[in-house]
Amino acid sequence: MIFLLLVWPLLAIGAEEIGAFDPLAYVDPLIGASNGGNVFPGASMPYGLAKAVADTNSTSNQGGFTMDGAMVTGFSGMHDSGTGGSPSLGNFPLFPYTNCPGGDVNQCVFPKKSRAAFGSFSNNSVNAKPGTFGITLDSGIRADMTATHHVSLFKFTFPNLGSDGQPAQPLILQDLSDLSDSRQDNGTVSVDPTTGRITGHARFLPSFGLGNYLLYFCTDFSGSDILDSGIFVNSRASTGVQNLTISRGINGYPLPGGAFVRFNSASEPILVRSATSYISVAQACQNAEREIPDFDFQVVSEAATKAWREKLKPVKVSTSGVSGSVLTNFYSGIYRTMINPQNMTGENPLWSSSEPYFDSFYCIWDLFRSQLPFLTIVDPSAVAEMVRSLIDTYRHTGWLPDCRMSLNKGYTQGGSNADNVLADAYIKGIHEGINWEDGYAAVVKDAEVEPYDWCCEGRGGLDSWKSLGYIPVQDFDYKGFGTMTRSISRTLEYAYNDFCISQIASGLKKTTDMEKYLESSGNWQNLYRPDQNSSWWNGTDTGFTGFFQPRFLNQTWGYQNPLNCSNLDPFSVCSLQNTGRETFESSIWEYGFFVPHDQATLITLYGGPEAFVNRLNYLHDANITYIGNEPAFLTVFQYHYAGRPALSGLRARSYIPAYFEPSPGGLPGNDDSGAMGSFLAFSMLGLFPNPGQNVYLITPPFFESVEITTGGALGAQKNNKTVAARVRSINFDGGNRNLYIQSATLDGKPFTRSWIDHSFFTQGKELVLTLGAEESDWGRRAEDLPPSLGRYRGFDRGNGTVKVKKGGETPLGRRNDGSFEGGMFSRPSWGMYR
Ligand SMILES: *[C@@H]1O[C@H](CO)[C@@H](O)[C@H](O)[C@H]1NC(C)=O
Ligand SMILES: *[C@@H]1O[C@H](CO)[C@@H](O)[C@H](O)[C@H]1NC(C)=O
Ligand SMILES: *[C@@H]1O[C@H](CO)[C@@H](O)[C@H](O)[C@H]1NC(C)=O
Ligand SMILES: *[C@@H]1O[C@H](CO)[C@@H](O)[C@H](O)[C@H]1NC(C)=O
Ligand SMILES: *[C@@H]1O[C@H](CO)[C@@H](O)[C@H](O)[C@H]1NC(C)=O
Ligand SMILES: *[C@@H]1O[C@H](CO)[C@@H](O)[C@H](O)[C@H]1NC(C)=O
Ligand SMILES: *[C@@H]1O[C@H](CO)[C@@H](O)[C@H](O)[C@H]1NC(C)=O
Ligand SMILES: *[C@@H]1O[C@H](CO)[C@@H](O)[C@H](O)[C@H]1NC(C)=O
Ligand SMILES: *[C@@H]1O[C@H](CO)[C@@H](O)[C@H](O)[C@H]1NC(C)=O
Ligand SMILES: *[C@@H]1O[C@H](CO)[C@@H](O)[C@H](O)[C@H]1NC(C)=O
Ligand SMILES: *[C@@H]1O[C@H](CO)[C@@H](O)[C@H](O)[C@H]1NC(C)=O
Ligand SMILES: CC(=O)N[C@H]1CO[C@H](CO)[C@@H](O)[C@@H]1O
Repeated sequence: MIFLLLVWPLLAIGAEEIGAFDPLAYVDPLIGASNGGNVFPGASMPYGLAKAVADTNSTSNQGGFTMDGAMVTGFSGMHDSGTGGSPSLGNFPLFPYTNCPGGDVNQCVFPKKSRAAFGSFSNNSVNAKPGTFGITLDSGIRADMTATHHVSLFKFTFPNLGSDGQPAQPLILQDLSDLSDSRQDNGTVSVDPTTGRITGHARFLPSFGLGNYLLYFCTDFSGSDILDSGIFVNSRASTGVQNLTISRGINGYPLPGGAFVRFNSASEPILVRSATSYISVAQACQNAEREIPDFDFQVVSEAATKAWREKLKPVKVSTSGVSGSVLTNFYSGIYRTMINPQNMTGENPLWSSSEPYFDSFYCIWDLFRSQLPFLTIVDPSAVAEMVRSLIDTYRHTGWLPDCRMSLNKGYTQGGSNADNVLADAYIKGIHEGINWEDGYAAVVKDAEVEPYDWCCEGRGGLDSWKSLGYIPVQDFDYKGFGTMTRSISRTLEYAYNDFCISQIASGLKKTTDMEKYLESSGNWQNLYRPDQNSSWWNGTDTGFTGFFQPRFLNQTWGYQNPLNCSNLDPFSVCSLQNTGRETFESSIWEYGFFVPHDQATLITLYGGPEAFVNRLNYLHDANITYIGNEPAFLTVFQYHYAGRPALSGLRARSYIPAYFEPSPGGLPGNDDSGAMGSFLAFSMLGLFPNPGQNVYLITPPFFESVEITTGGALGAQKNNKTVAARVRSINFDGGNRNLYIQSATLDGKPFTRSWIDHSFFTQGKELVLTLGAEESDWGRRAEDLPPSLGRYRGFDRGNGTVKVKKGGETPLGRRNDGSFEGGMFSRPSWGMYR
């Protein structure tokens, strides 16, 4: 293959130039491309709009390509990664034939369904690297692809002879379709007989939301002389017609239609430059001509490779004592955090603005937990742009999005979780160009104004929320309308959203607001039923008492089995269906831990730290939770709050690599736009965020040393030199026996807290962990626990933990009279630790 001969040696030289360590050597984009990972494994720039890959006809082709025995049906340049819902995008696919039998275009197969028969391939023909993707079809056609930000470049290399034994006369078609066959009426396509340029547009549906979007395209060819061109409709084609406007179709399946170009010979590979634009054909063509002026595959692929190397460079780990598969898991996870959201600045036809525009927030319920917090460390400038885009979306649509794809609103899963994203960025000092007064107005609107249709923005049930302090099951709500389920998970998420709002209010010195939202952030307690027990389906008692339960408007209790919608419940309907339950995609057992801001009070309600640890163990050991869905993430690390940070580290290792293998089928579920990737990256770094708070929970890293250089305006500088934050482990043995932190130092001084704040990164500090083979007292005293709004109670002195005196001496949260002390959470800075 020409691709292999020319490109790889150059990449290798590039790698040597930056020294022995090249993070790209450890990225495998194919991880998650099968088995429901739904990862986009193709060629893209970081946050790029153009995402070129081979699309298959798998029933799990949300990310375009799969390695599950499905057939290739085309090569397209727009995708999302890791999503559930319908397959996203995949618009205007190309498909190549070496020739049409007998030279008759009607002997080529045009419709997507039937041309799948020509799309078989063997897995080992697939090459995927950051910025490039290649595959050889069993027909002998090799397809390599790469991308700039807006434009995909495909290189098709054909055999000398076609299937009929005649010399190659390649035909490349372009189809007015998308992965989910959502094309609406009046798609159009034109092919220029002289240049072969194919242009057109069509309207499609978003994959998990309302509305539709109009997408334009512009495709050019290079490498061989044009023989002829034309259009096809259904299974018939003609070289005598160059323009087509086509109906949506009949019987549900869009009528196949598109254009094609035929070439005289295949002595050279044929390059296809294809751009899409949400603005116009002219803009698609301009982007194409500007970004890829001369169809130089090598130049484009090297630029993409270089862009990825730059993005991954901030994270360096020691490779000593760890296998390549550990490194591949780690760096591939990081890579996946930067595929989506997509930077669509300049490609938003909905409003004109000088602010950035990002799309494919898919969905924020998934992203707020660790993906966006991860980017806050390694790519803070990108997060600043994303936050500006969210705020600008609020300015122009009236609301922060909860899920957004292809210019449309997506469905809200729980709370108004963009509030958490804004708070996380705010408290971590992401301010570059952000108008925080507008940001604050946006989150307050979520808390105060109920949308008429809260399917896709804001919150429902606000009257009840304010009068009763919870979302009632079977609420009476005549002001706004949405799916009246998830009353428990919405209550818990709204409570945390309000906490997040209080943190921004605090920073903006809006003290009255701060107190108000801190107060309502305690609403989760209104659904706690201390006498609720929980038994398995066979009647066996789990032995735990005290669970959240649904509550009616008249304040009496409803009932939902706390194990319903757990990983082990095969029957319940737990998503956004009308028949869904009171918890979204998760059980009362698991949501029972979702009080990220007040673990101390939760621990007390659950009977103290030991009982809390037992309950958390049961959640994991009995498989009630499943690490393949995002609510599980924080539960891995919540042992920290009960004074057992060692157990968080062990729990992380029980899931990684067992549930995350660096192979195509290795992910435990949808990657969700890189959410799973970021869970891996943070867990393996040994610093897990509690998103919306200035807190990272410390566990032993999977590497002897890690080094993170935070970029942008927040880059840590010492004497004008960029410095990295470092974690070093003494007695590191590859995670064999020494799995427990014995002691720690921060910048050389003893450090006993089990958590660290964001200044660790922005000031380039060094954390040195001394490991040992037994659990120690480190990080277990009450004063060393991570922040919580309520007071920690029931922690003993004696083994190093402090019994909190009655009346309380901790600076956290509520006073005895119910007012707030303005403790750690509510202060703009972490005064007591600076
Ligand atoms: C490779 O292809 C076969 C079908 O041809 C498929 O069943 C299998 O799962 C694939 N292997 C991997 C590792 O994805
Ligand atoms: C994919 O295409 C092949 C070949 O036409 C066909 O046998 C298979 O059933 C298709 N798969 C799906 C899920 O449609
Ligand atoms: C498509 O075009 C036809 C013919 O011009 C027109 O009657 C029809 O309303 C159009 N459909 C849509 C959805 O615009
Ligand atoms: C075909 O489409 C092209 C480009 O849109 C246009 O310039 C041309 O006039 C059209 N030709 C016919 C016959 O409609
Ligand atoms: C997003 O795109 C704009 C316009 O091309 C560019 O200026 C900006 O740097 C991009 N941001 C990121 C994070 O890639
Ligand atoms: C659980 O609670 C129900 C209802 O209060 C009660 O009937 C049952 O006996 C309890 N089970 C156990 C094991 O306590
Ligand atoms: C009931 O189910 C639970 C959970 O699967 C199991 O642990 C327990 O042994 C079962 N009890 C009986 C009596 O079968
Ligand atoms: C409270 O409301 C529920 C649901 O409408 C109803 O079943 C129950 O009887 C009511 N209880 C009282 C005491 O009104
Ligand atoms: C939990 O799931 C794992 C992996 O599927 C299995 O090995 C283990 O036996 C399960 N545990 C229980 C208690 O069902
Ligand atoms: C750092 O760089 C700035 C701007 O280049 C310069 O003014 C300043 O003196 C430098 N400080 C040190 C400590 O070198
Ligand atoms: C601390 O030690 C006391 C007795 O010395 C013991 O009862 C308690 O369980 C220990 N606490 C923890 C968190 O291990
Ligand atoms: C496994 C199981 O029992 N699931 C149950 C969850 O709750 C609904 C409604 O009570 C039951 O119908 C399901 O069978």
